[in-house]
Amino acid sequence: MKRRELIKTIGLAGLVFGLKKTAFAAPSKSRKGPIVLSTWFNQSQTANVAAWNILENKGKALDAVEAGVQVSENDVNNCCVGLGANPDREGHVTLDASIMNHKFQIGAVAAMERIKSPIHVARQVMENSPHVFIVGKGAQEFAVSQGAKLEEETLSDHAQKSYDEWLKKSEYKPLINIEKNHGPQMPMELESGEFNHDTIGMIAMDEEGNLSGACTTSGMAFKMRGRVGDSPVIGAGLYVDNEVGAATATGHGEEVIRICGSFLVVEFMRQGYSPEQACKKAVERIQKATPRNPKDIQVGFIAINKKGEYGSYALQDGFDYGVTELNKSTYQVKSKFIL
Ligand code: SD4
Repeated sequence: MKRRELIKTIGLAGLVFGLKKTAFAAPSKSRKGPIVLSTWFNQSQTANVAAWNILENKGKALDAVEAGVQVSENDVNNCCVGLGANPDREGHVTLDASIMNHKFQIGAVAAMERIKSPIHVARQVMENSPHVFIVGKGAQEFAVSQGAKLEEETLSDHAQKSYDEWLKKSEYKPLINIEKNHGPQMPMELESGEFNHDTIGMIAMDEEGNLSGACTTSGMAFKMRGRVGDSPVIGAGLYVDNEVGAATATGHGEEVIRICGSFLVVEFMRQGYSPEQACKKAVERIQKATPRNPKDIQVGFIAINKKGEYGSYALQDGFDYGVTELNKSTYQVKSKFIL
């Protein structure tokens, strides 16, 4: 059996399904020790395994989340993350990423083109530059100065197909939960006018109990040139406070930025809310704050606290994530939702 099939089989054996506003028991174990979770189970199945390989060998959470999300960045069949992903409306793939460790150290890049691993560049911004956020051409030049290869600008076959379809109408019309069908194994052809949004956000606790997080994306497909979402914005797409917990977001970035989403989740946990309750309160804030019809948007948060308890909440049905922890295969958790 191939490695990916094996992971899938093991992972499916551990399915955990939640139901809308029912007695779904949110995980609430009190524990310390290695654990990793990431948005969209479809991606978690492979990404968490890479992170887990580091965590189970007593590696650092920071190294784990970087290696984990790189699995998605490196997969050209991933519609959603990395250089194989869908382009902006002018046909350029522009990538956003952020990383944060247990010491409030942060690094981010946005609107970066032709560089294979934006999360690695984000980490280099954090570790090798006097800054925390570098964008566009400057980010690309910084990446090259750090040894990255400037890749050819080409669209993957599936991205070219999606883009050609999209050009027929050129309508910016978000589809919610499209990530579910766009994991590593299943690039899906889009119908004209549809597009996907895409991200992997990963948060982890290592053997020492330290937290870190990483978030990487091509952002909203067919977005305006220069558009940046929440994923590279520390406090929006990702936040870590090692005394409290960590959170990351997926979905419509404009809405997550509006409420400083991941920071808000961590602050709710600081006030004593469980990870699930904290995520729910942040989603409720979005529901109230958005100028759009909440039914037209999707946002999901995942969070972990210092005790190793974790949870999630989404605006709408369909969001899921994958968790990997000691003595368990990567398993799916279906998020509760509001609408
Ligand atoms: C963005 N939040 O650029 C990202 C997209 C995303 O699942 O997460 N999609 O707005």
